[in-house]
Formats: sequence, structure tokens, C-alpha cells
Amino acid sequence: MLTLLTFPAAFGLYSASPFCVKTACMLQTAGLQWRRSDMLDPRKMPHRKLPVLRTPDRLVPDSELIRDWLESQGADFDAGLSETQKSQSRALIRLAEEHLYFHIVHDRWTNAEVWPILRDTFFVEIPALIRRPVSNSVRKSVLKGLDAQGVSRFSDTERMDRLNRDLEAVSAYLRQKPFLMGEKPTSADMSVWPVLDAMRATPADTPLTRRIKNDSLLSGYLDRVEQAIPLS
Ligand SMILES: N[C@@H](CCC(=O)N[C@@H](CS)C(=O)NCC(=O)O)C(=O)O
Repeated sequence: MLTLLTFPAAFGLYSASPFCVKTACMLQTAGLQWRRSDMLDPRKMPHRKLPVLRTPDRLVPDSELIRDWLESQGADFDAGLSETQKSQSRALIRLAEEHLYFHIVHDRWTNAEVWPILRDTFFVEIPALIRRPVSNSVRKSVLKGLDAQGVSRFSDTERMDRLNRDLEAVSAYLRQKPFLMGEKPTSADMSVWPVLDAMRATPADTPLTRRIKNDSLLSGYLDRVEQAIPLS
């Protein structure tokens, strides 16, 4: 039996981490026997991050390496796609995971309204007495990471403009078809959907949550993938 080591469910999502949701989607689609095991502290994991897949032989870290492992077992998430579609899919995955994702991190960790909810969700295992200092120190390092990545250096307007350009690019794929590459979900949906769904689910009314909720094309798409890949 395969075990997905994942961050727990939060904000109505299968997991607070879009990478964990992506991996659950891949496991579900691959049709293998698997179960979830929740953890909040990934420091002992190979990359000190989640998701990680426990296979009979080893721990496989990183959603992309997990994809490779699943494909080595016979999974094909892009069956029937042309080489061009596979290249477009690769670009969409990077767009979601290496750019859109950081807008979620920014929205979650910098917003004063979201922070108390985040603190009591992500740090629930930390005894109440030391929860504030521990969580404040982690928050400081996340904010440092956002500064290094660069997303927090833009003004709100500039950041939204960058986000909108990417969302327009994603939307262009969805005007004529239900999923990014056609009639059924493929690997691109398994990366883009969890990121946009997490953007919509941030537990406060923010410009990002509004941007997705008020966009009927994108909202309809998110609901469609959720129905197409049911995660229990
Ligand atoms: N490239 C990794 C990214 C995974 C990732 O960034 N996971 C985050 C949660 S969304 C994490 O574990 N963060 C904990 C940390 O950095 O301490 C993948 O595709 O799995």
C-alpha cells in the first residue's frame, strides 16, 4: 500500500498544500491503492517539504519526482496528447507551481486578517503557550522567502497585474474545452487546479479570492475538476 504523507485538510481543501493535492490527484488517477497520512512538520522528510510518497522501497519526495515514480509504474497522465500539448502542459505546470503558487503564499502569510486563522491551523500541534513565538519565527522566515523570490517586492497593483496576465493565459485554454488540454483532466489540470482552488479558498475576503470567485470561467473550471477527480 502506498502512503501519501501530506499536510492536513484546511480551508475546505483536501490539503492546505496544492502540491499535496496535486499528488493526491495523480494517485487517484493512477488507480493504485493508496492512503493518506497527515503531518504538520516536514523537517524530517528528505527535502524537508511535503508531499512525500512512501512506497514499499523508499520515500519519494517532491510531487514531480512522485509523478516520475508513478509513471515508472505505468501511469500515463497525458495519454493521447501531442508533443506540442505536452510542451504546453509543462509550461502551464511551471506557471502554476513557480509563479501562481507564490501569490497564494503571499496572500496567506502577509494578510493580517488571515494570519490568526493560519496560525491556529498550521501550528495547532504547538502548545498554546509557545504557539505565538514559534509561529512568528516561521512567519518571519516565510516572509524572507517571499522577499528572496521577489513576489513581495511588487506593489499590490503590480502584483495583481502579474497575476492577471497568468490567469488570462490559463483562461485562454479553457474557452473552448472543459479541461486545459481537452475533454478530460491531464497533468496540467492536476497542477493548475490545486493552485487556483487554494487561491479561492484563502480564509478571508482578499483581492485574490475575489478575483477567482468572480471569474465564472475559472470558478466553473475549478468545480469541474473537483467533480472529475473526487478526493475522499
Ligand atoms: N517542489 C515541491 C514543492 C513542495 C512544497 O513547496 N511544499 C511546501 C508546502 S506547499 C512545504 O512543504 N513547505 C514546508 C517548508 O518549506 O518548510 C513539490 O513539487 O512537491
